[in-house]
Amino acid sequence: MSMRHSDASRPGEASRAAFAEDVAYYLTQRPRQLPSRYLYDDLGSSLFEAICRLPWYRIAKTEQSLLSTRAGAIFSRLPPISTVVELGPGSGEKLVTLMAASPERDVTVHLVDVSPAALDKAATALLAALPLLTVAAHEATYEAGLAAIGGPGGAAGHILVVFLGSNIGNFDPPGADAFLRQVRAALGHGDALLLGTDLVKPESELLLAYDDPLGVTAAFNRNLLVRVNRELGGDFDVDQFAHRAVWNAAASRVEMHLVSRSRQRVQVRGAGVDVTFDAGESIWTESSYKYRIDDLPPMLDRAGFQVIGQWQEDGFALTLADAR
Ligand code: AVJ
Repeated sequence: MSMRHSDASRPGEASRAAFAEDVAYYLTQRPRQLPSRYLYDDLGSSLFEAICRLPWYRIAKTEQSLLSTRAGAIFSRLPPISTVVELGPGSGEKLVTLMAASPERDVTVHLVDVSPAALDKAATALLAALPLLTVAAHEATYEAGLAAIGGPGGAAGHILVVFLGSNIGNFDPPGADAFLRQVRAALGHGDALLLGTDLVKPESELLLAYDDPLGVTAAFNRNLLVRVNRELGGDFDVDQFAHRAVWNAAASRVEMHLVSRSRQRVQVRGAGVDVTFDAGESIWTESSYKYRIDDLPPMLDRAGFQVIGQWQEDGFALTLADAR
């Protein structure tokens, strides 16, 4: 058993500078935006885990159920796997369920996440449940993490990339295509990808999932402003921004926004930002694209993958594809 941390020598400093740069750029765009990856500081990661336990947010529960019933079938369609890379492991529960069914015990698992809190939790959960694994944690973006792993796999043992929870839904369609091509470029023939995607469903269900009656999703969204205030010296009046979820049917995405309740000036000293919001003006903080099951094979095909298995339950799909 082993665990190591790698990548940027001073991740704190480097990631703060990148955060400041992104806030300066996206907050002054029209429409105003903040990238969704910054939702996951320590509190944000905990709030997301709470979201996963809400009765109205079914992605995590359905995926967990699919993984526990289908993990054996998934491994039975793959060659021997020696390396697993999970992009965005969150609490690590999903990977524990998957790896419990792995016919290979001595597997190296790479966890790639921007949240150190999530990485620690996931690595601890994996090693507690499956002590024969070797776990490497990468505090990095998906792209940097993939590059750090240095594939491709080969006859001695193939790579399985795991991208679950409908995390791909945060990419717009061209971004998803580009991202899948990047994953493919890190892999060799016979390596594989397991992809979890939320499917289009009735608007009322989608809105309850992203604007829940307990206000947990609202807290998750508004915590982004708390983080900007704390880490970058911002003076957002958090009460003056309302959470809003919108189903954009034409684009097939749920959008999260923070809507200014009044005309107000906001300064973020550490990012050199000084902006005035009109009443009703919003900051667009996330897109969660929803797929149709039939869109997935062509999307994977465009990136150089071929679907070798697909399982569906309660408006959610797991798709297994191998690198052509
Ligand atoms: C972790 C990106 C898959 O988009 O459903 C949950 C994040 N946002 N509630 C999603 C989220 C609002 C989640 N992903």
